[in-house]
Amino acid sequence: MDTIPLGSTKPQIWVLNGPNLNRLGHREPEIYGRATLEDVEAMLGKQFPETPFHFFQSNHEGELIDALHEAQAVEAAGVVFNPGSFAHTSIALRDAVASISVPVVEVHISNVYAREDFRHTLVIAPAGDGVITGLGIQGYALAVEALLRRHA
Ligand code: DHK
Repeated sequence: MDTIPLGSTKPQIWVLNGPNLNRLGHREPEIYGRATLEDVEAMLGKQFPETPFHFFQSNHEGELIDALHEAQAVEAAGVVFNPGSFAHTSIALRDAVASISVPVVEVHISNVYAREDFRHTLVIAPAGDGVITGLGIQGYALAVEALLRRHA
């Protein structure tokens, strides 16, 4: 879903979601909750009615890399990025985040530090500007707020 109005000059916030987040609301609801990705996008639209959002989800690393580069190309005000499990493994996504000057806030719905050991390592996060983990889907809204304040 892409909700950027044509000709918009307002700062765009890009919300990128990685693998399996298209299953949000259905996958392991005891961990990720019952809200779907569409619910998250609708929530952000409601909480930030003045903000043009670009929403993108992919299960493919290369597509997420391309999206980060595109966020730079359009001079987005910020990127909210839930890389899913790539957060723990993808040096390519870390390099993509490091390659752009658009601020990136990484979001995890669950508290990765309260879960399996392999989730305690975040390889992309050091290249970004901040991490929110464990606050449920509100983490996305808090990340947007931080990016808008930073841009103001
Ligand atoms: C989402 C995933 O898909 C997991 O692989 C991460 C993250 C945690 C989340 O909490 O949003 O480990």
